[in-house]
Amino acid sequence: MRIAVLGGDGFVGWPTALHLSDLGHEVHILDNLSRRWIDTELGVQSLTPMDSIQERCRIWHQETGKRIHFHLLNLATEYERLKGWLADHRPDAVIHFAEQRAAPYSMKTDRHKVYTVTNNTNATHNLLAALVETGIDAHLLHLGTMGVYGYSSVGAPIPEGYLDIRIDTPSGPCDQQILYPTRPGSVYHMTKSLDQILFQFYAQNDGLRITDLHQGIVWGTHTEQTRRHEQLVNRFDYDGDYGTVLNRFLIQAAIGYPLTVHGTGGQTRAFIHIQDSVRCIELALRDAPAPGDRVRIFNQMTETHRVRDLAELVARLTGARVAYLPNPRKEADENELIVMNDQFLALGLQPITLAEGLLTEVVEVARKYAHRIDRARVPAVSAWTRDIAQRVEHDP
Ligand code: USQ
Repeated sequence: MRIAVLGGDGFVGWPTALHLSDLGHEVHILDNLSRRWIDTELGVQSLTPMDSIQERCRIWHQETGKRIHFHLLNLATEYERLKGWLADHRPDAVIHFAEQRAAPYSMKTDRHKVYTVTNNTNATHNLLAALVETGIDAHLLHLGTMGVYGYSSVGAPIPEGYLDIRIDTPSGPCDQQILYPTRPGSVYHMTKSLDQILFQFYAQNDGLRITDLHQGIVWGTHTEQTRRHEQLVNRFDYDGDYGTVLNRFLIQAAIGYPLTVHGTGGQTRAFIHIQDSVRCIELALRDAPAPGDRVRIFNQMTETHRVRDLAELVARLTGARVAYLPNPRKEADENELIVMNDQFLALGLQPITLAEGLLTEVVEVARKYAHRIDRARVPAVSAWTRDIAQRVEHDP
């Protein structure tokens, strides 16, 4: 297949591009390199030294003889160029990672909120409109998030996208399936909820074939392909905005920084290893919906864990100390979480779970590059509301 990977320079996009190229697909990365610009804005860098995207593609070719093509393009602002690119290349599948993906970054200031909404919503809508206009019947796979559902304390299983409901009407009960209601917990998660409505409309109105992958928190750094050469290494974020919780704990353990648990650490979240993440994309690609089908929604996660349990696990493994800090986010202190992921299991996914070996691998990567870490950038300082900002400031 000819596959366009939009956002293919990012944390999940890059290993996905490598994985698909390795399987023999013709891979094109379209990216505006915004993630690299945000590093510059924030004054932080990936823990792992990352080469330019062109250099990464050159090394991949040198190692495997396979080519990954790179196109510098801003999906959100260059609609005509996007349309032209699609018309010229006519991909069989388009994988859409090209969104601002950090909740804390999206909550930093009003400017960051506006940027996140403008960028993410325009990117998705431009892509949908361009697919319709060019008449390309590509399978669109979007990387969504489990976080669209919010994390209440109810603890009912979260189905894969749709909820069966019964409405009482004058002529008797009427059974329906609706999109599972969203309750996003950040501006970033809100944009992914908006994406769902855009997808629903274009599938129903224009017959676009769409799969939305509701992914949990990714951990780990290497995949089979990124291990092949030092210069193919994945990016790895440790800072308070872009670092995700388990990877942050592992990096903190590696540099002797107390593990930064927010609040009581009672938040339960869904997790997936980066290797499974790319494997899920491969599986979803093979199982495309037909024109006229409703949007197919998968829960892309393999296990759930409570944040304080993860901190205690990492502490036991490494001897790190756990610090319970005021929570900069507005979220439930404690929540239960049960997630259904039957569809990927039925497609043959064999989940990688929190094995000690893989946790230790991340600590080892972090130790190798510890000299690149600025400890001042470890704390999460982006507060969800003004009140929380004041509280966190007085009780750091
Ligand atoms: N947390 C801590 N300490 C930290 C960092 C986070 O206790 O040092 C807590 C947070 O308060 C939160 C939980 O850990 O309760 C998860 O935070 P996170 O930063 O790992 O995850 P999140 O902000 O939800 O976002 C990440 C990715 C996002 C993806 C999402 C999947 O950045 O792109 O969509 O995970 S999910 O969480 O299922 O929505």
